[in-house]
Amino acid sequence: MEKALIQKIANTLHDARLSAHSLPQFSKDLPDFKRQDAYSIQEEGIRLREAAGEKVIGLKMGLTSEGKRKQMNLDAPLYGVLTDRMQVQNGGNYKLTGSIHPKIEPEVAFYIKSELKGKISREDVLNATDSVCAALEILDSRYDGFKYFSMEDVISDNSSSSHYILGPKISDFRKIDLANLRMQMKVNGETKMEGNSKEISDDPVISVIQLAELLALRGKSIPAGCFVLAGAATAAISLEPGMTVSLEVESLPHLSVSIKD
Ligand code: OOG
Ligand code: MG
Repeated sequence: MEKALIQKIANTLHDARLSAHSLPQFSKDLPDFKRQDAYSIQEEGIRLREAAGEKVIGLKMGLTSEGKRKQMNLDAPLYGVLTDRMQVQNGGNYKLTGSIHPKIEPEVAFYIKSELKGKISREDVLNATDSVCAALEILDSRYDGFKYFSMEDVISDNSSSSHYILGPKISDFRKIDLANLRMQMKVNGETKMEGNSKEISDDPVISVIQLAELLALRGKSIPAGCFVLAGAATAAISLEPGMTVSLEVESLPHLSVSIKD
């Protein structure tokens, strides 16, 4: 794909996000849309955010659970990039003004203290991990109807990411079985989604391994000092004003966010 088209699509997605308007899916008219072109568009979109003063502080894996892949009718994991301005504080408010059709989903996150590059093992990930926390991700696809025709549409759109909330972290994560934690996402105290961390790539640590592999295809790595959202354990739910969404992951501190008009 030509550089000019990459920039044009990145700009269009950037403006759609800022003006909270959805767009038709690009892959409809681009039969030859390649996975790596989509990541180039994503990178260009991140450059636009950095030019506006945002700082990249994290990465996200997506479509790591079968439930999510079924919900979105897509077939492989993908990643996105997270900035400081996308963070909502634990216990804070999330205002719906400025979003299109946001949804929320339950995740687990890793704080990475040393670089992870290329083909790595489970032990490499654990050695490079400083701490672990439960997390919520708010998705807000910039496409009409929160629908896609291809992985390329989603990847170009920074894998639908909008905001995230990180719970308090724990550093004695080796004492718990990260691949078998019960996860409950509640709305105003009532359980709406229930899953287990094993839904995340069979083991959230494997999501981090997959992320390093996907980044290596772009000549990149997981840098020291960032955090990684490992992907949702269940399908996402739509946000409405008045909801307080909380996430309880077994053995990890809980977190919540309140949704406002
Ligand atoms: C793509 C992003 C999926 C996850 O955790 O599975 C994702 C989407 O559903 O629009 O973030
Ligand atoms: Mg997610």
